[in-house]
Amino acid sequence: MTARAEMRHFHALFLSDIHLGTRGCQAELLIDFLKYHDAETIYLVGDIVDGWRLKRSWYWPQAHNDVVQKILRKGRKGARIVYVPGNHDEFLRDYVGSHFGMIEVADHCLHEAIDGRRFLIIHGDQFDVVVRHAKWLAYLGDWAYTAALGINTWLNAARRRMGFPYWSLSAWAKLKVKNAVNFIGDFESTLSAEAARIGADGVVCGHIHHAVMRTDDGLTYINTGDWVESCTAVVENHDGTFELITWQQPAQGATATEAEPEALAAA
Ligand SMILES: [Mn+2]
Repeated sequence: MTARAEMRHFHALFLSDIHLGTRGCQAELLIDFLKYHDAETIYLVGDIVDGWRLKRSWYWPQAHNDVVQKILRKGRKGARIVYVPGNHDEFLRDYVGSHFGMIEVADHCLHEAIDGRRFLIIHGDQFDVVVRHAKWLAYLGDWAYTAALGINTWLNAARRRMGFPYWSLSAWAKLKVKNAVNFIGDFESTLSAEAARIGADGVVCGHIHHAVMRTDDGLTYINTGDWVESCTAVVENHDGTFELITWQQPAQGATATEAEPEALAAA
């Protein structure tokens, strides 16, 4: 554990699953993290604002405003900000392709790393149904896979209209703890397969609140984790290496500490 009082600057910063508007959101920790981390491009990889929860009951303390202000200030100071909506902020999917002031909204996008590797940036909920029925769909082929993506979107839109919550892979996996590892593994391989399908070198996603970086067969899978439980972010250094940062509770008034950043060598 090293004290990190100084500002660190990166080529890119990836954050997801902040869930602003919920009591679980660790807004103070995120504000502290943003104080010490800056980047040329900031990707907001979905579930930044929890629109579903806000619709049921309004919860928006000052700290949640401060998170938004801090991100916008980075934009004013020159950072490019790309917002890739998730299922909890899917209301923003209606604005895909447009700008909110300085924020670009995209369903998914490609990030080119310093070393030339290209990464698919996507929240990941689009693949819930695919993950559940991966074997069937692989057997049936590409059209079934495409259809499943559409069904997932339709099904969850219908569930929302009927007042049911989003069908969540992570919540479902947690219910079946014994199999959770399998489901996380299936999610990871499905997202990696999608990156390969579009000719990218890897994927950066969120959704399942499980931060990890790994490279298998030349394909890099990166999940940024969340700011509800784990308080994690992913950064790309100026040499093209990626790093997973866990931001810990600052010890009473002291500077925040950084726990075991795992460096991922350029593959
Ligand atoms: Mn999600």
